[in-house]
Amino acid sequence: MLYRFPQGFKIGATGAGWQMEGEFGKKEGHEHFPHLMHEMDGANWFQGVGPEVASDHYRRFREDIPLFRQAGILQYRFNLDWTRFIDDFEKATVNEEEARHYDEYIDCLIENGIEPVLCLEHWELPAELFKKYDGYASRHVVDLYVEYAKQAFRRYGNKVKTWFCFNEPIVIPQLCLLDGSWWPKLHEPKRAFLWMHHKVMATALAIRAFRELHMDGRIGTILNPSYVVPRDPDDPGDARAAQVADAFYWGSFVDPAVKGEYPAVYLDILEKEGCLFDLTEEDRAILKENTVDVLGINYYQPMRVKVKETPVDRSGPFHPSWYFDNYDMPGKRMNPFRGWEIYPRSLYDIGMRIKNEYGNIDWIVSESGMGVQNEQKYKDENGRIQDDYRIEFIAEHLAWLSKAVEDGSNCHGYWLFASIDNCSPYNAFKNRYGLVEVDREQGLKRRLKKSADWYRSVAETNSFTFKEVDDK
Ligand code: BGP
Repeated sequence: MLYRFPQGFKIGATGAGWQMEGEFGKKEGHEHFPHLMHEMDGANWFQGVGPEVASDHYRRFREDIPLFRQAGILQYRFNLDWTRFIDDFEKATVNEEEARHYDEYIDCLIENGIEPVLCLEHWELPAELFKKYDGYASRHVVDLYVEYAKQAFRRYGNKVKTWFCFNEPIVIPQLCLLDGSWWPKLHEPKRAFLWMHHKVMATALAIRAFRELHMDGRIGTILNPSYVVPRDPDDPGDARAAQVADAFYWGSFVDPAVKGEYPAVYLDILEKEGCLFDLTEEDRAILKENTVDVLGINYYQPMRVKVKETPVDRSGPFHPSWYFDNYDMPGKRMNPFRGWEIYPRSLYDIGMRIKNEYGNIDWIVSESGMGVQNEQKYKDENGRIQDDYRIEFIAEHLAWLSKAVEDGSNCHGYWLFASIDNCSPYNAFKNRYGLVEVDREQGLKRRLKKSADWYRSVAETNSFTFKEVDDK
């Protein structure tokens, strides 16, 4: 069947600065948070590899960007690194050398026919601000972030017309401070929810600054809200479990970004559990007045939940999972390498939800992708990776997305994670995501994978052929 996107829908890709660039332009003492995570807990990163060299994209971007274009990428979301772009975090003075690097980077994208889309943070909180102020726990750091954002708007606003404040702002507080999965592996809910709230405030304040500066363009934020699916939607216990999970993992960021307020369930539970942050009237007004123009949704897998059946230890620190259990659905389709479920239909459901519950705001699938281990084994006799599984993965997601667009959802783009193989947090180079291979056995040599040709054909025609999808 032929799937066709309307005019104005753009195929693109993304990549996180620190996961690709390597730490080459970095100044002494200017580490970012992911660097710190690796420094403190590197033994638990796959093969001990960290972001120091990554894909060496900082030095090789002139070689890489033409390859991105050959892979059909028409829009490219990259991010500034706060720790590089700013010299003195307190005064927000721009590092001219680094600013010039990003000038050249943006020019290179434009010269290659790729629209640059700029994100201000992909977890690169300066380590110095983490150590000195506990990062976003401090309102002062929110102010510093906004000053950094203003410098970026002023410097690149003439060339960049779509901006995002954060990529996945929930991830660091959730995994590092709440779940205890990533360094510093803490279970400190009060602190975690304060960080999250301050990132929500930082988003609204950066949007306000963008508008006060009369920037020509649009601004939003990129979230990874969990698409929550109850085991049995007709079972009241499962439905309530899903409502709470949704409030914590979807509504906590999507609602303030688009509606300018938090879900009541979220605030009520945080209050009841003694974890509510100080939400002043003034801050409520800032949220209400500074919502996004455009929303980026990163989607990898759904979150399936059921009524709480396992015992809750209330003597320990609060966790949202006190209110639901994860549901391990029998027969679900998996990406075994990443351990994530493959369920492309969510893109249709997300599209419909945004249309029906969020004023049909302009949105983009700002990340979607498939990480696969040992891709070398799929090389053909010319050494080219035949990643048909990735083509199928993308096609099925695009098929569901096109149905959502056909049914009136205001989605204008699909950006693959990732343009090029890169260094994942903790998993480093274990799972490969790129349209472009980075061969670590051969001096980081680049080669287009088979998926790059297919992706280009989709970008050129805004259409593709694939089987009719259903939700079985
Ligand atoms: C998202 C991040 C990406 C990327 C992706 C894939 O959460 O925004 O930067 O890392 O997940 O996940 P992983 O790299 O952990 O396999």
